[in-house]
Amino acid sequence: MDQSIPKNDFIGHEEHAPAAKRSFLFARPDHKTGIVSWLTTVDHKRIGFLYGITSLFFFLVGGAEALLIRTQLAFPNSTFLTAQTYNEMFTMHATTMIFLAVMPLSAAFFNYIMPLQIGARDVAFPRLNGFAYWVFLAGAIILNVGFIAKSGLPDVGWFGYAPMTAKAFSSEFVGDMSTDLWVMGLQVLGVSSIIGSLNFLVTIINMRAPGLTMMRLPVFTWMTLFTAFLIILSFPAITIALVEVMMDRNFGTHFFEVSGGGLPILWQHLFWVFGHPEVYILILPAMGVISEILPCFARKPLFGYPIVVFSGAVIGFLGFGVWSHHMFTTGMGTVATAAFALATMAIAVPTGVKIFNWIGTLWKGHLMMRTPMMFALGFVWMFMFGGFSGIMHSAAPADAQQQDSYFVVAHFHYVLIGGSIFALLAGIHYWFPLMFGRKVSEFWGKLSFWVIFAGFNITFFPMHFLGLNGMPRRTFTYDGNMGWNSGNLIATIGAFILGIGIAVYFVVMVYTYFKGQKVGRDPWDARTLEWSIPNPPPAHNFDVTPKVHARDAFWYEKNNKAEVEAEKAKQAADDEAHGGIHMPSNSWFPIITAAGFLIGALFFAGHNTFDHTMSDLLGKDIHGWGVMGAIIGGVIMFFGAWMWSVEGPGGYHLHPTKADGDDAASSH
Ligand code: HEM
Ligand SMILES: [Cu+2]
Repeated sequence: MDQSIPKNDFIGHEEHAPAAKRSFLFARPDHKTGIVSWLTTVDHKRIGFLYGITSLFFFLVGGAEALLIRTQLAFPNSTFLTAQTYNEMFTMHATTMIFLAVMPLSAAFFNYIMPLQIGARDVAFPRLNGFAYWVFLAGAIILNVGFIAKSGLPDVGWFGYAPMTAKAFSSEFVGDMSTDLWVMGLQVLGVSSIIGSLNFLVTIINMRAPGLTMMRLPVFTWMTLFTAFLIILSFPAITIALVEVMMDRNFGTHFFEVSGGGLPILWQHLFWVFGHPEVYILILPAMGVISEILPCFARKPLFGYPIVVFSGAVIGFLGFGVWSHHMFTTGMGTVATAAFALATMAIAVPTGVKIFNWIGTLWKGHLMMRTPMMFALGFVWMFMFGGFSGIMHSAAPADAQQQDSYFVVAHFHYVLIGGSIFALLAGIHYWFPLMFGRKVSEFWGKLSFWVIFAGFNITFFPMHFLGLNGMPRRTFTYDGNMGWNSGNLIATIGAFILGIGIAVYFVVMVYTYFKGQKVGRDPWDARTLEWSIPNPPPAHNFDVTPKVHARDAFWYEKNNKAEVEAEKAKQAADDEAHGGIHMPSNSWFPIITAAGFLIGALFFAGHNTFDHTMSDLLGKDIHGWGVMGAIIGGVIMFFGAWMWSVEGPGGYHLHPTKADGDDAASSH
């Protein structure tokens, strides 16, 4: 390996010392394959893959919970589930779908695709990226330990309304850890989301390829940026609220306890100040995916690119000013109600603008009706439908009828499944060839689309009528002569059809991963930079730092081959003069620090339960062991963070453009 010191090397050059000096106790691992390489990975694509697999797993868990709910509601006066289990199921279903399925599946795309779209070799802080994933996994585990723990699962709804989270509403059994699990689980997930978002933010601002100005940024990357902003600005509200409810439950404070002068309504404000932007955190990435797929399969540039971008910003901004439309029926007073109604209606404007731009993109396009396109068109139709019912309940008097009825359930499933999930399923189809070098069979892909599309509409369309006929949300059963029987039965049948569609989708994906048709680079003839590299992408992404000349960067490359080739040769020589490509080493400390988080938060939530269980097992009274566990978790966390900060930058060089090819790697 060339040991000459390159000029202009990155900071941290000192670390390129001879191996002996680096045989420090915690030398960074450099495994390229095997389980250790996954546990210590800092590669944005691998981390994206981990997010993807984990979120799809929880998507199936949340789906199973949904089927239990729908089975219970299929017939009146059903006793399939108890009221308690029903409450646990709808709490876990919503919490799981929002925080463990849709958000992390979006994060999977942010991780995998965004750096490729901007021509970067990784995110700005690769170890922090790994850490965000492991902390997410810790939060997911905390939320779900109720499946095996004696206290049971959280049963307070995904919105955790006060006073249901108060101690007085918890079962007597050892202080009821289930609500604490919900509180700590969400808190830990929030840490992960904020860390991840800061990373994406810095990456997009700082690590764009030369020539990639903001107004040339692919729309998916723009939506990643807006989502990151929304997360960073909205999560602090829920963080505070969760700290307060945690203190109410564990330290006898009275933030939300009426008996002590607390205000349950305060919880709703704090929750929805987070909760409303959260629904845009769920939909903006979907809008980004759709804005990539439609132009590609309509063979046209995106219609009104700047407007699509700016309307995303407007949606994000307005999203912060409408939280109280979730509270119209709490009696806020006329001025507040009128103001929030108007602000909510205003959101329909930028949302509608986006839809017009998508239709403008399709207009007179040469449409290729491949599977990703089918899912994308399904998105446009159903998202629009969900938007309409949203506008309906933005009118406060109408909402007084619809609030807490199945009409709202229909609305948010049209935007969340018809919107977010359809777009993410479209994205998986679209980027699958890039990630794995294989393509899904069009027949099976389209079949799963139609089954999912039909199942979804059969399930949720009747819910509009159930709601308008007065069927309340969150009810575990109903009487047979309310007129809700057939609507519920149809919805349940639809849910199983939807489940079958999802099952087909998954089987097809797994089959394709192992046996699908192999495809070459750029199978869709796409526009954006991620398609300019081989599939699956190499660890260093780009052999040569790409240079961007136009908005649809890769289309430009394809149309100006000679010029771009010459530039690439020059750039390759330039990269080489700077010592080749520098890549970061793996690290153990993200996962160790996250393990500290898991242990600490789990023991904190369950310290009473733990002490009681141990007392039972040992036959004598034990106190303080649970708290001790929480402290040990904290110590592991600080140990991990400290070692992380001193382990050094590590790293290795690659010379992919030299004659000896991709293997010319050397680590320092
Ligand atoms: C034109 C755009 C939209 C408008 C005007 C709108 C309006 C509303 C209003 C007024 C409510 C409160 C209804 C009630 O509880 O009585 C609501 C509830 C809800 N919306 Fe939307 N919405 C829009 C788009 C979205 C999107 C894009 C999502 C998610 C991706 C979403 C998800 C939800 C959810 C989850 C709830 C129920 C929350 C709960 O009570 O648990 N909405 N929407
Ligand atoms: Cu809202």
